[in-house]
Amino acid sequence: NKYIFPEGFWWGSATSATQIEGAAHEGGKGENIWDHWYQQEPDRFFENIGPETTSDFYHRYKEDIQLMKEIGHNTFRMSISWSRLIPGGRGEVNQQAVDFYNHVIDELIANDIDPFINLFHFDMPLELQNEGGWESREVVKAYQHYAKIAFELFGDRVKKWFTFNEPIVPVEGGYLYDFHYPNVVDGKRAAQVAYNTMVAHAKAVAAFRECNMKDGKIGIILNLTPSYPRSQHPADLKASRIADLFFNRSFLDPAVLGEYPEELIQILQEYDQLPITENGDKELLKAGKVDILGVNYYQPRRVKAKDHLPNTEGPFMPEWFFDLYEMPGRKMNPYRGWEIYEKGIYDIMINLKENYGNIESFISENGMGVQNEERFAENGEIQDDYRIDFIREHLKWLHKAIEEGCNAKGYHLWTFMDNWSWMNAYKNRYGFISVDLHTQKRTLKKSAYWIKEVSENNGF
Ligand code: BGP
Repeated sequence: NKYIFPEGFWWGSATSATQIEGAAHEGGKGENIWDHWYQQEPDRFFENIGPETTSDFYHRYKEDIQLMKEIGHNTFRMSISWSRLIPGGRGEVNQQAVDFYNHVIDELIANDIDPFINLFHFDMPLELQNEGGWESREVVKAYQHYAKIAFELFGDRVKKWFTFNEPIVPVEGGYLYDFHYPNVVDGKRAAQVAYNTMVAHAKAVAAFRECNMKDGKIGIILNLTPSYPRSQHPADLKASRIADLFFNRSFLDPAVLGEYPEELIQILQEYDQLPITENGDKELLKAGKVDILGVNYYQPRRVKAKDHLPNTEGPFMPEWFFDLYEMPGRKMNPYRGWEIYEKGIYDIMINLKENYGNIESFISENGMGVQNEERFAENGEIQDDYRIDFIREHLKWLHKAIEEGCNAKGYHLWTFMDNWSWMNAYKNRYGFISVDLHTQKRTLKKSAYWIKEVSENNGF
C-alpha cells in the first residue's frame, strides 16, 4: 500500500511559547500565570521543574530551525507569549520581544518553513488574571488589542493565524477539575470563561478582517475528543451526545458555524448555568467564523449512561450527565493514560465534512508522550519505533478521510523537540528530537529520520 498525500501537504510540528522558549525572566518578559503558579506551588509540578527550565528556544531558535529544515518540515506552529510581547497584558509593547519574534519568523521563512502563529496557549498575563482573567470583559478587550498588534507586527509574513489553542483546557483545568491556575471549581464560572473566550476569539477575528491581510487566514485550534456511546441504547446515545456537546461542540459550533448548539443552551439554562452576555454578542459570534480549523487529536471519549443518579449538591459538572467507561481491549498509552484509537482522526474529519461544511482543516497536534524515553536509546539515538507506528497508523486514517473528500491539509506532530509540559514538566517526552535538559543538546530520534523521508516523499 502506498499512502501519498495531496500536493503541498503541510508536514511539521507544533509548539507553544511557554513550553519551549525558556527565558521566562529575560528579554523584558512579564509574568504569566505559569511563572506565578510555579513560584507559589512548585510541588504541583513534576520533579519541581517549572517553566523557567524549558528547551531554551529563545536562545537556540536558529539551531532548532536548522533541525526543522533537516527533518523536512515545510510548516511549523508556535505561539506568541502575550506577556513577552506586552508585559503587562495591555499597554507598552516590548521591543525585545518584537525583535525575537521577527528573527524567528524571518529565519523560518528563509528556510522555506511557513510559520503558523497561535496567539494564546494557556499563558494568561498575571496582571490580567488578577483582574479576573477570561471572566472579565475588560480582559477580552485587552486580548483583542494584543491580537491586533500581533497582526500588524507580523501579518506581512505570517499567513496562518490562530486565536486560541484548546480553549477548553483553561476552562477544564482552571475552573472545573483543578489542574490549572486559578484552581477554581465552579461550573457557572467555567461557563463564563468558555463563553468569554469565544467572544475574545470573535473579536480577534474582527480585528483580523479589518487588517485585510493578503492571503491571510484565521482559525482556531480545538482538541476534539470524538464521543463514542457504549451501545445503541437510547440512554447511552444521549449520554454520548451530551458529552459531545460539552467537550466538542461548545467550541466547535460557535467557531465554525457561528452559534452555540440549542441543546447545550437548554441544559445550561435548566441548571441555571448560563453565562452573562452582552448586546451584540450574537452578531459578533456569527461574524467570528473561522477560515481554517486546527484539530488536536489524542484520544476518544467512551461514554455510557450514568449508573447512579448524580450528586447534584456540589458545583455543576458535565459528569452529571454521563459516565466514562473503558472499552474492552482498548489500546493505551500507559504513560499518559490516554487511549490510542487511530480511527478517531477519520471520524473527526468525516464529521467536519458532513456537519461543518467541510471546513479547511489540518491535524494541528497528535502525538505520543513517553516516560523515561532514554531507556530506548542505542548509541545515543532513541529508537522510538512506537512513535513511528503511532504516527503512521494515524496518517493512514487521515489519508482515507482525504480520499473520501475531507478537506485536511496537513499533519503536525506534538511536538518538534521534547519540551516542558504544564504540570507534567518533562515527564512525558513527545518530540522528534530529544533534549538533554542539563546540556540542552539536541539529538534526532529515529522518528525524525522517518518523518524526513515521509515529508520528502509526501507519503509512505
Ligand atoms: C495538548 C496541548 C499541548 C501539549 C499536549 C500534550 O493538550 O496543546 O500544550 O502539552 O497536549 O499533553 P501533555 O503535555 O499534557 O502530556
